[in-house]
Amino acid sequence: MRQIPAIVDGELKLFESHAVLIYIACAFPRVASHWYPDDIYKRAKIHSVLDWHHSFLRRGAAGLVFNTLLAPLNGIRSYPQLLSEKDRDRILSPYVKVVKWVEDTKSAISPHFEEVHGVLFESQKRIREQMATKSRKNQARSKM
Ligand SMILES: N[C@@H](CCC(=O)N[C@@H](CS)C(=O)NCC(=O)O)C(=O)O
Repeated sequence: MRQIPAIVDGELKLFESHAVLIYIACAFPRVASHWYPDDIYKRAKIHSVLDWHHSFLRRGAAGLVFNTLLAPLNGIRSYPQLLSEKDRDRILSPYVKVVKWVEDTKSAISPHFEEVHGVLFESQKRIREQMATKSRKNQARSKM
């Protein structure tokens, strides 16, 4: 499929993030049972949130990642409006539950969040710098 995430475990090749998560939770006894409990009601809730993720959360996130990262890195025309960390915090701060969810997720999977996102954060930093340079050049040109 040429997409991530995908895993290979023995003879099994698997793609689709939710299928991968459920497989890992079931196949590896060291994964704590609260990640995918046997209780059928709890599983139903987990499936519900996973489906919500595809239908809602991903839709917004995919556009953001494309416009602010993938398009600029691949020379595709886009309209990146990268927020500064300060603006991001200001916009998110009223949404206390969202902020807590982000922090809880980071801490639950620490140090892997930083490890996995390191490349993205580096690229964003470079794109921000390029945009700032471009903007300074445009301002200088408009004063001529
Ligand atoms: N429904 C898939 C979506 C996978 C997906 O869109 N992956 C993106 C990265 S988040 C990708 O690999 N894009 C590269 C491409 O499509 O070529 C899942 O949940 O795993």
